[in-house]
Amino acid sequence: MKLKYNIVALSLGGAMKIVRFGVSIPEDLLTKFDEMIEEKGYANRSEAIRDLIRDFIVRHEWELGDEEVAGTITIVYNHDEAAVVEELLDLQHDYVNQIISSLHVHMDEHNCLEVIVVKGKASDIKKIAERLISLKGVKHGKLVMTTTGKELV
Ligand code: NI
Repeated sequence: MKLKYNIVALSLGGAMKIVRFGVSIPEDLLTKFDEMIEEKGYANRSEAIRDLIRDFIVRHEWELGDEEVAGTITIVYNHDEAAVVEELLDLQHDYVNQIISSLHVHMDEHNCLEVIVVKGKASDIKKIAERLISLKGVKHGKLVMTTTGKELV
């Protein structure tokens, strides 16, 4: 069974024009969606759907490759291995235009956690992340792909 409902958008502030649109969706799917967004703490469907659309746009920015994106690369490594420390530094110095900032935390006697903030062409950022994460001695690494925010409302 399909159900149609209107999305009631809330004011997002400023002079932004808000529109409503109807969505046709299987009832079961909507039930699941409602349960999920309640669990996540969304105030209403509209806010959850806006977030989904924004995420869709951000993912597209990354897929295009040439768009300017922002993100963070988080890595965990053992600093006792001198080679990995040196390689991590060399690599980061190779990309001074894309690496905006980094945060280093000494987790324990051996392990270091580093969060590297990056901004630039999506294809470049992906390459930097792959090179850092694949270094021998990096135990774990993740690229969080987000946005500069310019294309989002
Ligand atoms: Ni450390």
